[in-house]
Amino acid sequence: MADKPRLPPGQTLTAKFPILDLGIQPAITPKEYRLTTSGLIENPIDWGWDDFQAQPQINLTTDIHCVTTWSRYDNDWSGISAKHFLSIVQPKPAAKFMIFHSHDGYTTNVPLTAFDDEDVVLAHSWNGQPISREHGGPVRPIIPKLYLWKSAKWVKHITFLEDDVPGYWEVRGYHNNGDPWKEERFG
Ligand SMILES: Nc1nc2c(c(=O)[nH]1)N[C@H]1C(S)=C(S)[C@@H](COP(=O)(O)O)O[C@H]1N2
Ligand SMILES: [Mo]
Repeated sequence: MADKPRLPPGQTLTAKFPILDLGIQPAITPKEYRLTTSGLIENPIDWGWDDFQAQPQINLTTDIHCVTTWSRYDNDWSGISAKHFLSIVQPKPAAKFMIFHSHDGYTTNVPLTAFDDEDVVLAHSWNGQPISREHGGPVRPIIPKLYLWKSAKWVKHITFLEDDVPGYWEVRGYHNNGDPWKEERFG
């Protein structure tokens, strides 16, 4: 949409980076980090930290929008592009949804079409530093076009499904899709 404003409706700009989670902040060292995949893909991966780092790296600057009404502009992320990640795991034609599983038991569902975009990254760094434990390091996806609850912290496993399965907040009243410009906050 050409007339899409930078700040989505109902949001307030902040320079801070608030921390929101279920109250468990798993401490995963890069050395113990693994990322695995399952479901409707041709090439499941089981990556350690070195495998992750050996992938082509990108830098990307994005805005982030939290459903609790704060937005933060110009976050610099480094990591693997969603496009590259998908070129490795190769979703089958039937794959329509992704579920992100995290070390704290959190899950969230994202349409494959939302993840499969140039502005999406599996990030390990924020503003030039490794993503802190509080913000979901070693690795979290960043999907700027959806509210930040869709960007799972401490991600460990990604599965590809034909049918949608609502995640932690989606079954507790958050909107299934979460587009900030449509104010898709609650179900
Ligand atoms: N693993 C995990 N990821 C999560 C959450 C969580 O509780 N656990 N909370 C989500 C919510 S509701 C928000 S608003 C953002 C907050 O990210 P931040 O703490 O880096 O600001 O993380 C999202 N990702
Ligand atoms: Mo949130």
